[in-house]
Amino acid sequence: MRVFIAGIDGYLGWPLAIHLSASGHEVAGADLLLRRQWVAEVGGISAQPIASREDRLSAFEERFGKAIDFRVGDLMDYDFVKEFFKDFQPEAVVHLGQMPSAPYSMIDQAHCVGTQENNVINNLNILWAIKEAVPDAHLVKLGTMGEYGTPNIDIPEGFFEVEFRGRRDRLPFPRQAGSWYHQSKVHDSHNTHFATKIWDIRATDIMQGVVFGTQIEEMGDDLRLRTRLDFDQCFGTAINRFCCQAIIGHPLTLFGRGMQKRGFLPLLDSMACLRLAVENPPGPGEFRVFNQFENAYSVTELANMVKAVASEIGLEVTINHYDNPRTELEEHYYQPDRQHLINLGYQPTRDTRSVLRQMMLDLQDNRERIEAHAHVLIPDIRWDSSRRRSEIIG
Ligand code: USQ
Repeated sequence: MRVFIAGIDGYLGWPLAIHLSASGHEVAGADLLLRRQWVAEVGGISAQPIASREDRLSAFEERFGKAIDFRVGDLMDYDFVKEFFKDFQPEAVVHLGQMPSAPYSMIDQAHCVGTQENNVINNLNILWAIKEAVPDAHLVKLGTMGEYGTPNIDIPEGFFEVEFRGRRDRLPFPRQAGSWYHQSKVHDSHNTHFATKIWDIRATDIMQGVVFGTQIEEMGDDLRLRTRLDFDQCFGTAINRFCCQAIIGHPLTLFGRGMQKRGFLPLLDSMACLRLAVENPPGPGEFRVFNQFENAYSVTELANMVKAVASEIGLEVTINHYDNPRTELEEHYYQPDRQHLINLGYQPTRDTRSVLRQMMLDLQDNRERIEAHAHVLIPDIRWDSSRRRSEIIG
């Protein structure tokens, strides 16, 4: 299939280009390289060195024997998106090209508005470009499990049956996002759903959990094919941060009581799930929602797992509680469904501990890079806007 990846230079976009190409698909993509700028803006750096766009493209061609059409361009520029779709004629469009950080969206008014403007408008551009250039293409839109928040009931996959005053209906499950970033994804879900109704577009909205991992097998030994791995307070996600902290002997930073539960997913499983969604498109006008995660853990369970795996490779790890910079429930019910991808054939590829082990072995080579940027580990972006560094509370 011809698959277009919006956000092809990112943490997920680059490995997806490799994974889909290795599975026989033809890939093209666009990226404005903004993720590289955003991470630099907050003082971060990828723990694994990443190659320039040009070196990535050479390495890709050497490995797969074909060039990849990776254009630097802005998804906010409608003509750029539409012309690219007209040229490439994608059968599927995977939209990963958005600002992905909750803390970054909470910095101030400009970051909040910038996040929503970028994410909501670029998704609208992609919907319009599909309608006008490739109306039969399937949009695989990356959303987030965080759209649902943490309700005190089970979380279905997008829709649920409700009975109210004696009448029944199948309705979108309530979204109660916990950051301006997560809210932007809620708006995208609503806009995408509406577009499927009025234009008969095919769409899959992926409610993805927190991803962790340094590489996928298809990258082989060529370091130029590696993806980024961030550990700063904005772009580093929980497990990736914990692994980097373990490598340099920094205490693992549990926010608050550490009983927050989330769905987590290794990078290689995220790739496998996105491929399954691409290879099994819905019908015209169908709006599917997939909850995409492997396991739900509390942050404390994760920290303990990282500590146990780290000790197997000779690293001593301590765990500290920091006052929570976020406004979120620190202890709550969490029971999301995840049947749709299993129905399509998804099977978890590796157990969490073996992925953690591989991550720490990969990251050991980059200890000095992490140490040199250790100041980005302690958060000072707070949801209540008083900017002060979190302190150890236990
Ligand atoms: N947390 C800690 N310590 C840390 C970092 C995080 O205790 O050092 C806690 C947070 O308080 C939160 C949980 O871990 O309760 C998850 O935080 P995170 O930073 O790993 O994930 P989040 O901000 O929710 O966002 C990430 C990605 C985002 C994606 C989302 C999926 O950045 O793009 O949409 O995971 S989900 O969390 O399911 O909404």
